[in-house]
Amino acid sequence: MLSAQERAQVAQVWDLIAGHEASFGGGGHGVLGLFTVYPSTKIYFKHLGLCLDETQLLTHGQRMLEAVGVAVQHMDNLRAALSPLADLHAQVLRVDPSNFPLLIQCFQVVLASHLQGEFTVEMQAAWDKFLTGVAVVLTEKYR
Ligand code: ZNH
Repeated sequence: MLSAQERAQVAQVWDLIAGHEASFGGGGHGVLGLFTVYPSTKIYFKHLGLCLDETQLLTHGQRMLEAVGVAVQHMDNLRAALSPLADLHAQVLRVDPSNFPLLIQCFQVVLASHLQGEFTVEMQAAWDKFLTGVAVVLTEKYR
């Protein structure tokens, strides 16, 4: 559970992202970082072709970022808000849950490199907790 202060910090950072998604690579740079640092994660994207082109990456990143935006708007009710997405990851995509912390880490690197000093240690801690909560919801339907 996030404290009121942590929620405010998550929302504050989202305000800096919202409307500027493109400059964050639409989230694609987070995925690119994931593939670079943890190449084994590419296996889940095989159906998109042998070498993912940049457009596909950006589209995927954009969708993920939108989902994060939805999660920010529904911090009190993550489970209901992300339920269809949880079904998709658990039943269709079957992404191993151990991949989520890796993506969370790459996403935070993107945030830190774009926001620099604006992304404080407290904000990072709040985002880490928030994204971990999102990952818990997205992976809890696995059987
Ligand atoms: Zn995921 C998809 C979100 C993680 C893999 N995703 C997806 C989508 C979204 C997401 C929104 C779209 C859907 C539709 O279309 O309907 N994810 C997300 C989030 C997260 C994630 C928010 C965290 C936080 N994923 C993940 C991981 C992985 C993945 C970790 C691995 C590595 N996804 C994926 C895939 C897909 C997705 C493979 C599909 C793609 C295509 O096909 O296009």
